[in-house]
Amino acid sequence: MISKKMIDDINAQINAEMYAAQLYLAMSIDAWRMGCRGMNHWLRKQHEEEMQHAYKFIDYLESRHVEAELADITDVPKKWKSPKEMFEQALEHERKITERIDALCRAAMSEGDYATFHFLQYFVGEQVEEEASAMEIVDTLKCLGDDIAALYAYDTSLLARE
Ligand code: OFO
Repeated sequence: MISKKMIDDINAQINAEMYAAQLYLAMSIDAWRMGCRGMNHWLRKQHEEEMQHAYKFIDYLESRHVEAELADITDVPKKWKSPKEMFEQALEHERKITERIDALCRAAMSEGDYATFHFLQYFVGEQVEEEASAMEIVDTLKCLGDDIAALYAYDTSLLARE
């Protein structure tokens, strides 16, 4: 039996994943405006991955015979000054999501809800990857600075994300 508190926390996480999906879609559109086709592609893929995260939480609630509750997604930023600022915000966002997943794990453990704790382990690992890939892009953009030719080559390399 899953508790009301755990259900509420998971519903809040579904909303956070949907927010993330919307944020990455907005970033993808803005990267296109900046002429960064590789980042546009990478961020669209990230948007899709965030939707998959939301689906996983919805599927988990349904597997426990609980109907997920969607909330409105509001206050998603739409414009950034530069790719570097955009990816710094993506990294900051992922760190906040990691904190949320950790808090969910603590809640599941303190309730003795081992099924939910087990389910959450996928996201514990996933957040390590999410932070690492955002950090790698931020670090690379810092290294490249204002070198337009190098930025173009790096942006093109991001088209390879599947
Ligand atoms: Fe769903 O991991 Fe990013 O936000």
